[in-house]
Amino acid sequence: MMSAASVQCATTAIVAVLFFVPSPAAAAAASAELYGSEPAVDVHPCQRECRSGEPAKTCEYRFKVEWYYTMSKACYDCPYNLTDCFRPDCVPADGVQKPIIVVNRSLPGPSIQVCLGDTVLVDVENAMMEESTSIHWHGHHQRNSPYMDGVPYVTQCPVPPHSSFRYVYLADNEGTHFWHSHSGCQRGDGVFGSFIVRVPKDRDIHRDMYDEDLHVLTVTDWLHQLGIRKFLAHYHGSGDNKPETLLINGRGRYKVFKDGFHTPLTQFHVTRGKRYRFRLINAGFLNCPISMSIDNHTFTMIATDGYNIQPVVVDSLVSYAGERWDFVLEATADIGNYWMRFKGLMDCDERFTKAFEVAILHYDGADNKKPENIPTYDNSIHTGIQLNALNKGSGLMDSATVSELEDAIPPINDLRLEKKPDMTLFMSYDFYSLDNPHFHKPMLYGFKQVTHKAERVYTPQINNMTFKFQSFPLLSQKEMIQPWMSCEHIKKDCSKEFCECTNIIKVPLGSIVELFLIDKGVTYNANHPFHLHGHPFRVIAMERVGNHTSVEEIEQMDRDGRIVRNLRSAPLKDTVTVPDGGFTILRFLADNPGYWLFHCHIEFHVEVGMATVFKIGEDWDMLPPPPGFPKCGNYNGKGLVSFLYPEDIELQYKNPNVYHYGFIDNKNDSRINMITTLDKWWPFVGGAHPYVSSIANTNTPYFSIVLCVLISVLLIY
Ligand SMILES: *[C@@H]1O[C@H](CO)[C@@H](O)[C@H](O)[C@H]1NC(C)=O
Ligand SMILES: *[C@@H]1O[C@H](CO)[C@@H](O)[C@H](O)[C@H]1NC(C)=O
Ligand SMILES: *[C@@H]1O[C@H](CO)[C@@H](O)[C@H](O)[C@H]1NC(C)=O
Ligand SMILES: *[C@@H]1O[C@H](CO)[C@@H](O)[C@H](O)[C@H]1NC(C)=O
Ligand SMILES: *[C@@H]1O[C@H](CO)[C@@H](O)[C@H](O)[C@H]1NC(C)=O
Ligand SMILES: *[C@@H]1O[C@H](CO)[C@@H](O)[C@H](O)[C@H]1NC(C)=O
Ligand SMILES: [Cu+2]
Repeated sequence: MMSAASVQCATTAIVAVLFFVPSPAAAAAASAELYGSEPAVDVHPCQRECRSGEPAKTCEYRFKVEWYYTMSKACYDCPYNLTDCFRPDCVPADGVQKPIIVVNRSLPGPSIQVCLGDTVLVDVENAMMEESTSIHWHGHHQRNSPYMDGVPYVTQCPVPPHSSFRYVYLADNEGTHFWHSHSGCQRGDGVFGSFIVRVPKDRDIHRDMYDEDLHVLTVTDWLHQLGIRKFLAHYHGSGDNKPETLLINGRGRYKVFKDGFHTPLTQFHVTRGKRYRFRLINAGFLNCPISMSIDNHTFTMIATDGYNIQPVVVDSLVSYAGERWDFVLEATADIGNYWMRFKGLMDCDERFTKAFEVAILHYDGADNKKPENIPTYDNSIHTGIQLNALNKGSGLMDSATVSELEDAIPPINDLRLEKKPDMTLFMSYDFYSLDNPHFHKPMLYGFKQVTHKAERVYTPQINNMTFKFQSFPLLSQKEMIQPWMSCEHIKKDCSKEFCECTNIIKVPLGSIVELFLIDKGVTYNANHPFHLHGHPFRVIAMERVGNHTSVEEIEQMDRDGRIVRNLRSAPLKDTVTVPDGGFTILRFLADNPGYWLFHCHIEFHVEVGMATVFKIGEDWDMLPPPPGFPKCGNYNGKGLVSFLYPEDIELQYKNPNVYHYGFIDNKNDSRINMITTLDKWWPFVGGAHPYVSSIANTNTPYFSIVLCVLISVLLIY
C-alpha cells in the first residue's frame, strides 16, 4: 500500500543520506591486526549531523529480543583469529561462554542515535521462548506518551513471547541516554543499548569544547551465569550477589585462552590535538558502581543524564547503575596507547570480586602494541579529584558530589529552585531482618532459624513498605486499582513484620516536590542509585551524616539550618546516588500526569520491592490509553479482576471492609467516558512541547513529516 505519505517519507530518508556522518567504525579499521576491530556497519539514516532548520525524521527500528549464547559457533576461531571475533552474531563478551538475552544478537544491542525532535518508532519483537519483556527508554520522560515508558505493571502489560509491541514517542530530551529491558534480570543478561539524542551544533552550549562527538562508552557489571540463576542462589540458598567482572561496550578479557589469547578489548581512536566528546552510560545491573580513570589524561565533565553542567576537570569519575556522564577528553598526550581503567566498587571491590576491566585509548600513528604495564585492580589507584565518589558528602578536597555541580546555564524562573516546595516527602530506607515470606517461612526456615548467616535475606523497605506490583498496569488499567492495594490499609507493625503493598504516592499536578532520600545505614555499607521515571529533578543537596542516620536526625539538621541547599543552579538529573548513612535531596516539578515508577536501579533490589510509584495528577489529567492497548490481569472465569482470593487480601490487610471486586467496567465510569473523548494520545498531535513548537515555528517541512508519520501510523493500524 504505497501512498503519498510513504513517498514523502522515502524522500525524507534520501535527503538524510546527504548528512550522513561517517561511522566511528570506519576510523577503527587502521589497527585491525592486533586488537581486531568493528567492521563498518550500515549507519541508520537517523544517525546524522543535526542542523537547525532541517526537518525532523521518523526513525524506525526493529528489535528482536532472544535467548543467545556468548562465544557461539558464529565466533568461529575467535579469539585466536581476532577477525572472527567481529563476525556478525559473534558475541565474544569476556570470552566466558554463557547464556545471554540480546537484541539482534549484539551486545550492547543496536544504538539509537537521533536528533532532537525526531519521532522514534521501535517494534520490539519478543522472540524468547517463555519469558515476557518490555523496553524502557531511560532518560526519556514520555511527556504526552506515558504509555511508552516500558514499565510492566505500571505503564503497560509485559510483552508476551511470540508478540511484538510498538513503542512510538518523540525524542524531546537531548543527551546521552540508553534503553534497557525493564523485565526481570534481562538488562543484566544483555538487553541494553545506547540512545543518543543530539542537537544542532549551534544549540549545544558546550560546542566549543570539543571537535568530535563519536565515542559512546557503555559500562556494565557482568556475571558468568544468568541473572535469574544468581538471584535464586542468593535469595534461596547462600549464593552471593557479586558480579564477577565488567564489560566496556560489551567487551572484556576475563578468560585467558591457550597461549595467553583473549577476546578483544574496546578501543577508542583519537588524533593528537583533537578534543573528543565521550558519552558514558552505566547500564549496571547489581551493586557495582564503576570508577573510571584514563592513564595520563584528565577529562572534563560537561553533562549528566543528558543535562549540561558547568565543566569540571577531574581525574576519575564514579558512575552508578542508570547514570550517564558526558566528558571531553583532549588528546594532548604523546602519541601512544593508554589504558582506560574501570574498577568496580561496593560488591565488586577488593573485599569480593575485584571486578576490573580496561579499554584502550589509541592515538592515530601509535603502534599496535598494547600499552606497557599490566593493569590490575590493585595497581589502578584513583588519585586526584574524583567526581561522584562513593558514599561521600560535600565540602571535601579530593571529591565532588553531584549537588556541588552547577547547571550549565544558571536557571531563570525555575520553580524548583525559587519556590518553597508544595510538598516535602521523606523516604527513608534500608534493608531489614524480617521474615519476608518470599524467602523465609517462619517456623520452617525463618530469618533467624536458618543455619548459615549467608542464607539470611534482608528485605528492603522504603518508609517501612516493600513494593508489590499488581497483576495489571496501574496507568492503562487504572479502573482496576482498589483501595486495599494502597499501603494505608496495612494494619501491622511493619518494623517487625513484612509489609507488602503497591505504594502509590499521590502528587497534585503542577506541584513542586522536595524529596529527601535517606539511607539509614543500618544493614551493610550499601549504596543505592535511585531513578525517577517521567521527570528530571534537581539535586539540591547530598551529604553523608555518619555510619547511621534517621529521619529525625535529618529533620533536626534542617531545622538547625545545617543543611545547605544548592538553590542557585543545582544540576538536573534522572538517576542519583545517596550516600550510605546520609541523604540526597531532590526537587522536581510534577507536571507529567501519569503513574511513574521511582526505584533503586540495582536490579536485585527493585526485584524484591525497593520501589514506589508517584501518581502525578488525577486520573482525568492522564491521557487515555492508545487504541487497542493490550490488557492483562487475573482471570476468574468471568473477566479480568484485581485479585482472585478475598481471603488473601484479608490476611494481608486485616480489614475486610476495604476491598471489593475490581471488574473492569469502563462503561459505567463517567471519568473514563470523559477522557476517551480527548484527542489521541500520540505525542505529536496537539503536543505543545516547547522544543517541538520551536522547531515547527522555524520550518514548515516539519509539519509534512508530522503528517507523514501520522498518515503512516494510521495506515499501519
Ligand atoms: C534487527 O534485526 C531485524 C531482523 O531480525 C532487522 O529487521 C532489523 O533491521 C535489525 N534492527 C537493527 C536496529 O539493526
Ligand atoms: C581469520 O579469519 C578470516 C575469516 O574469518 C580469514 O579470512 C583469515 O584468513 C583468518 N586469519 C588467519 C590468520 O587465519
Ligand atoms: C604517564 O604517566 C605515568 C605515571 O604518572 C608516567 O610515568 C609516564 O611517563 C606517563 N607517560 C607518558 C607517555 O606521558
Ligand atoms: C516505620 O515504623 C516505625 C515503627 O513502627 C515508626 O516509628 C515509623 O514512624 C515508621 N515510619 C514511617 C515513615 O511510617
Ligand atoms: C563507622 O564505622 C567504621 C567501620 O565500622 C568505624 O571505624 C568508625 O569509627 C565508625 N564511625 C562512627 C562515626 O561511628
Ligand atoms: C453505575 O454507576 C451508578 C453511579 O455510581 C450506580 O448507581 C449504578 O448502579 C451503576 N450501574 C451499574 C450497572 O453498575
Ligand atoms: Cu538498591
